[in-house]
Amino acid sequence: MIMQGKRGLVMGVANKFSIAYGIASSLRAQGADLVFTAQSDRFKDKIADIAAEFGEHEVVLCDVSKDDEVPSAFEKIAKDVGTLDFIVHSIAFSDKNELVGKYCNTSRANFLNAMNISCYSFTEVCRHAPNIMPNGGGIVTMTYYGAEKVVPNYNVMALAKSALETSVRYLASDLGEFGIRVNAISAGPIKTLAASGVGEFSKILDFERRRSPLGRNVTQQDIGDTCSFLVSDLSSGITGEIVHVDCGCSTVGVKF
Ligand code: 1JT
Repeated sequence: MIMQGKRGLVMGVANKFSIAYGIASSLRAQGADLVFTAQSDRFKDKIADIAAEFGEHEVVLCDVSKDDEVPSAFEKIAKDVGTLDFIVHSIAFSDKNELVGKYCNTSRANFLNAMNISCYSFTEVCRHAPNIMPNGGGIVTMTYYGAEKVVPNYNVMALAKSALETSVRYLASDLGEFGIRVNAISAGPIKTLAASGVGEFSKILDFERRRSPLGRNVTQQDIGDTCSFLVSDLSSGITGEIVHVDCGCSTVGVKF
């Protein structure tokens, strides 16, 4: 129970297949108390059901693409439940039509929207975090290998994730003085609703499974447990880091 007595916010649960759902499950199993955000009223009931299943009730509206919704969500949380010890950011967006074919066809509108929601929102979360985390703690976001090396079709998301990974280092530097650590998990491909419908996603899952030292794909639990470690006191000396939770894929050069 490494999270006993800790309270934190999980942003990005959409359904039971969400990476954020796996993270919430692990955090709860480790004893954490949780608060959730919902993007809009459309998702609120669904997320409230999921929160209730974890024995929680607080769900706060927060559309990260809108000005001021992050600080106002934090104010509401501070008022309703108090301060936080950790924040998990598991939010990304791109028009799916642009996650297929050539990167060079990316539209300006989707480029900016993907960067805004997938990258800038994390900067905004971190800027306001010291207000609601007066005792320090951990913040974690999610990234993917396509930020480092070319993965066909990942396209504009790769640029957003590269910028996100660089922002993790700068934000870790900014928030160190508040005792807040900032890290990212680079997750291997995992079947979620966001990923399904992405061109040839099952081919990517297959390829990764065959290439991985562990001979399998990652699970939501693999990612959740690493996230619990990264927001717990067990990782007290780790900040600005990108931790690969990919069954070893990113360490393999050639495989026969
Ligand atoms: C988004 C989507 C962000 C899918 C994502 C993502 N980060 C990882 N994935 C899974 C994925 C997607 C592609 C891929 C490999 C993994 C869906 C839209 C919202 C943002 O290509 C090789 C395309």
